[in-house]
Amino acid sequence: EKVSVIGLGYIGLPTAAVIASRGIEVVGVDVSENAVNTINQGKVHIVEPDLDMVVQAAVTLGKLRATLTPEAAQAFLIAVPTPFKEGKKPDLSYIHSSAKAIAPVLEKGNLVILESTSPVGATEQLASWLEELRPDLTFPQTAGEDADIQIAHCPERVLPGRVLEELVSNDRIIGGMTAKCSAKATELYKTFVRGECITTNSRTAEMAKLTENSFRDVNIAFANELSIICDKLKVNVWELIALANRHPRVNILSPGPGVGGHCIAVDPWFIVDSAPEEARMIRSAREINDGKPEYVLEQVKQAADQFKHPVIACLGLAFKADIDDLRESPALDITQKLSCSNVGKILAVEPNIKTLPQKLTDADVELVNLQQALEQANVLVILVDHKPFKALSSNDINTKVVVDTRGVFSRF
Ligand code: SAJ
Repeated sequence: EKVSVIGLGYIGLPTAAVIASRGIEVVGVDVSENAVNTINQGKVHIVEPDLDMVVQAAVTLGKLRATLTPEAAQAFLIAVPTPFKEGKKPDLSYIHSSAKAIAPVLEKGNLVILESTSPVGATEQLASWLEELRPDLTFPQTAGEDADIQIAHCPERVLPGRVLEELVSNDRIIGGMTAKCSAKATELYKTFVRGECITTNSRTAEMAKLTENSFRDVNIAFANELSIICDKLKVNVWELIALANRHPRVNILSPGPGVGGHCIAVDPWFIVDSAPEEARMIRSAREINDGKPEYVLEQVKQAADQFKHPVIACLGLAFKADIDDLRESPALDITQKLSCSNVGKILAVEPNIKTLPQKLTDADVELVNLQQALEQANVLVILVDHKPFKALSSNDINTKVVVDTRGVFSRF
């Protein structure tokens, strides 16, 4: 049996490696020559704990290889990005390109799984693209259970930083276009998933994934709104949340500098786009979370105003604690905007990276270590709760003005 994984990024590569580690032949396909070459050398082009070992083992055993163009296989698993375009509209162009890439090699009896987070209806759209491209084959939207090709949506739900563990242990939603599609997809996931595989239809599976991330976004927005209300009312929000969470049915999340990453800040917009009139709370949560960096910026400017020569150290650039991923990071955004607003000298501390991204070097931000930041800065801005920052003592900071967006120094 051979499985083809289309898109070898943060989801596709770990999934390909885990399936290969079960002894199944896996061919990974990516448009990036660099990714393909790196993987074929048994190395990885993305950072995720233990991924390098699993990929190396699979490549060495000859179970995993990467190519630029798809070849025939029994199952195709599509894990490509679904970003949004201007106007917060979902961009399905990578799914469309994947359809065009696999269509020529599709054979009767194949299974096609869409793993990419997608707006409701995207799996049906993928099926009709494939049907147009291969009129000689039959597809579930017209042939039902008798279709030559089975199609399902099985959204990924793994947490960056714990991908290899969660790939195996999380329950999986299997949204087949027919019951037969679900059964076939379940068979594939059962080869490596220890969690339960729960079947539904493709539209419900699409909406379930969007709902999970919107649930988290709405709850973070609640915490972020509370933090702004508490500043106004001179209440410590961290103490407040700790107290409220003592209630058996209250569990408030943590405020922060905004919501980053490429999932939670994106997926709720897919729901808003599908039901703009109805998705009022989901839209509002997005706006609250997107507005938080601007609020933090104002706080830092006020802190800097107390000094003749402000030196501002931004602690953390990643989108969350203890990872090196700077994509869609509010911390990065705040640091860059600070630098462009001429409030003072800007230092950045990010223990998980070695060089600053171009947009910060262009903005004259200097990458320093934590010690240097403590020596030079009079304003500290805690943007990420990385472990070394949590280990700081009050002696380290008591001569500084601190803007603590993560509550690192407010332990309740
Ligand atoms: N954040 C807060 N306060 C909190 C929790 C998170 O401000 O209390 C911020 C983080 O700092 C970060 C952002 O939210 O900037 C998102 O971080 P996260 O850890 O909540 O989630 P992601 O984006 O790393 O991964 C999410 C996960 N979804 C859920 O937990 C519902 C993961 O399971 C999904 O697979 C992933 O999105 C995805 O790919 O969709």
